Order: sequence, then structure tokens, then C-alpha cells
Amino acid sequence: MTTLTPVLSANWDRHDSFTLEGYRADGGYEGLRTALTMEPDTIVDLIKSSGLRGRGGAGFPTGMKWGFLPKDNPNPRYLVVNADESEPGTCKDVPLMLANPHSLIEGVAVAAYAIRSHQAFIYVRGEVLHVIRRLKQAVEEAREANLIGPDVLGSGFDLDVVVHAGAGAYICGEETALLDSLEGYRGQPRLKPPFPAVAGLYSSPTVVNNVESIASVPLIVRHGAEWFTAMGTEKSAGFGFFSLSGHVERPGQYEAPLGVTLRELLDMAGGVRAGHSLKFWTPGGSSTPIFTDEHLDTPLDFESVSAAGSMLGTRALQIFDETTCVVHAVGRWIEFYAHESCGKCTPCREGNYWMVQVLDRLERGEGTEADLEKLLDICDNLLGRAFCALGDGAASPVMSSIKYFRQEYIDHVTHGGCPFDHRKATVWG
Ligand code: L3W
Repeated sequence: MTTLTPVLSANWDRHDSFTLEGYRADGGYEGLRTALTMEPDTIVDLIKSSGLRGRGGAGFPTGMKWGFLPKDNPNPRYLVVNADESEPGTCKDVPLMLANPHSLIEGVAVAAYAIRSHQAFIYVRGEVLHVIRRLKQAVEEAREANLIGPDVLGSGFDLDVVVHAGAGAYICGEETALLDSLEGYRGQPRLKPPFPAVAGLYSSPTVVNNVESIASVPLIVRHGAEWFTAMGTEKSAGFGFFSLSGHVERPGQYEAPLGVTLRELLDMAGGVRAGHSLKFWTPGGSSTPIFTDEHLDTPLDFESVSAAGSMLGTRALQIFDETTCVVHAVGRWIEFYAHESCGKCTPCREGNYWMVQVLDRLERGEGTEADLEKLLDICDNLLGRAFCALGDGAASPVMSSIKYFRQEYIDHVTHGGCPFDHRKATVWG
């Protein structure tokens, strides 16, 4: 039986967890002190050997990404934290930054030192004003304590940290759209390669990492790579937040080793809401193919989730019970993707628009069985054909829901509309 491993969330119960004093009481900034005594390249090697993989969805090895920065480029190097959390269901970075902003700032300082960057940006989703205020306050506290700024802790290392508010566009969570937005342009994805590591912000070598990835770094410096690899699985090391939402008794953040199963997490969270049973769920947010009760024992690590046909993504576990209409739920997600499509590429701009039309007419009882093939055809033109991952993300819930719940789609045709009472699916109703 896996148990919780509160590490990043260890001090969340302290009333002053978000202050410098509260963070330091539990050993905060000790990782930075240690890091400043090490050679930058030694820290990169340490993160490589810890096996830390990006916590923003793709799971790319963090140390390897740092190692891609070209040695012969004379331009300044930048560190950019992707704090633009906007994926439906994904809700881990916001609580982390609210409860423990200094864990991110300490991570920024260690990571910037390791990659030899003197300028870091934290790009935060524009809507979360309370988080932006808290981060700015924490940055000021850290600056006053000489934990960032000129000559950090007398080490000779200078670091400027800027908290930048986006304007509320999901696409700006795509790393290159984020960089365009940060430069003052309309946020739209750039062609990759070149990857940001080679040509990122202002065409300079740039590391873009997720909040949770960066916040994990000082802990690895403090406790060592073996401490980290002792948790999780061989290829998916360490711990992470599993965000349970929807039809679950105790929704929230469950910090656990990678490889934990939904069955174990539900045991800790009081189960699916009383009197109901699990119908479907997302392992990593709305962009990942849905799972059903067949997958309750799938280990939630990168490899096992992929082998079972989905993606670990951001570990945003949205739980839906038998009162939920899958066509309705998928329709709401696709409305989101259609609204958030940046319009740069045709498959995503047009495909999402048409999927909304088709799903909507199925819900209204004006659909036909041919609409299922139409949806799959649109997905076929989206998957791997859009300019960025937003297209694949939109196709995933549609294709997987038809795979597992084809009959429910057909029921919408034969029943003359949605056979579900949506009021029963609301968690408050
Ligand atoms: C240098 C190479 N760098 C890859 C870097 C690349 C990036 C990272 C991962 O999508 C996923 C997406 C969503 N040289 C490199 C290299 N890199 N090869 O590695 O890159 P990539 O392209 O695999 O993924 P991505 O475009 O970063 C992210 C999924 O996450 N997702 C999204 C969640 C949404 C949020 C949010 O709202 N904030 O996190 C959920 O599952 O579908 O598949 O840094 O530069 N040769």
C-alpha cells in the first residue's frame, strides 16, 4: 500500500507557510546554501542522476534539458518558470505558489545558478491575482534577505527575478507561445526546433520549466539524488501532486510517489462520492485520453499510463461518476479548446469549431450515427497535424470517449438527445 509523501506540501498546515520565516523554519533555503558551494555543472549532473522529469505535462528529463544549453553562445541565458496553469482539471501549481511561494523562489535561485543564468522570469496566469501578489511579496522578502538579487548570500552570484502576469490565454502555457507573450507579442506557438534551450527568449538560450519541477530542485540538492530515486519507479522517479477533483469525497492535492494508483488515491480521498460509482476519469487533465474503472490499478507513472493508452500529463485526476454524460463532459472540454485555440493553424482552429457543432447537435438530439465517424475524422485531421500540442490535447478526450462509450453516443441519437439529467452530475446538487 502506497502512502502519501508530503514533501513540497509538508509545511502547508503552518499558518505562516507562505512567509520567509515560516519557510525557513522547516529548512527552507538550505538547498540554496548548499548549491552555492557546488560547481554549477555538478548541480546539473545531480538533477540528471535524480531522474527528475518535467511536472508540466510532457515529463521531459529536467537535467537533460538544462544540459542542452549551448556552451558557445555568448548571449545571456534565461530561466523561465511556466506558471501559466490553465489546463481543465490541473490545479497543483496555484496552491503550491499560494502556500509555499518560497519553495519556487528557492528553486529558481538554485536552477538559475546551475544553468549560469542571471535573469529569471516567473510567468503566471493573469487571472490569479492573489497568486501574483503573493509571489511578488515573496520575491521582495527574498531580495531583502539577499537570497536573490546582487551577490546572493555573498557568493558573487547575481540573480534578478521578475514575476510577469500573462493575460489569461491557455495557449501561453505552451512554452514558445509563453516566450512570445513575455517578449510582448501575441502569444502563439513558434516552430520547434529550435527548442528554447537553443533559441528561446530574445533568441537566447532559455530553460523553461514548470513550477513543480523547479520547486523540487532544492529538495534534491538538500537530500541527494538517491533520496529522490528511492521514491517512485525506476523511470519515473520521485513524488508529485495528484490533484483529485470532481465526484470524490475529499477532493484536493495528494502528494505521493509516482506509480501510485487511482484505487490507492481514492482510498485516501474517501472514495467516489457516497452512493455512486466511478465511470471515467482523466489521468493528467483534459488533454489526456480518458480512463475508466478498468484502469483503477494502473500505476500512475509515465510508462504505465502510456502503455495503457493515455498520458500521465499533469496528474490532474478528474473523477466522474455514473451520473455524468460523457458526451456532455467532452463537449464542455472541446468548447474550452475551441475558445482557447490561438487560430494559428487550420486543423486546431477549424477542427475544434466543428467538433463543438457536432457534439452540440448530438446533445440537442439532432445528431446521427454518422456524426461519430465525423468526429473521428476531425480527430484524425487534428492528431499530430496541429502546430502544437493543443490539437492533440483536444482530440484525446473525443477519441478515447468514443472508444470506451460508443454506445452512449449512439444513445444520444436513438433517444433524441441527452438521456442524462445533468443536475444529478453536479457535485453540489
Ligand atoms: C531541447 C530537444 N529541448 C524536447 C523540451 C521542450 C519542452 C520539453 C517537452 O507539451 C505536454 C503536452 C500537453 N532539445 C528537446 C527539448 N525538449 N525535445 O522538452 O517538450 P514536448 O514537446 O514533449 O512537450 P510540450 O510542448 O512542452 C506539454 C501536456 O503537456 N499537458 C499539458 C498540460 C497543461 C498545462 C498547463 O495548463 N499549464 O501544464 C497535459 O497533459 O498536452 O503534451 O520544454 O522544449 N531535442
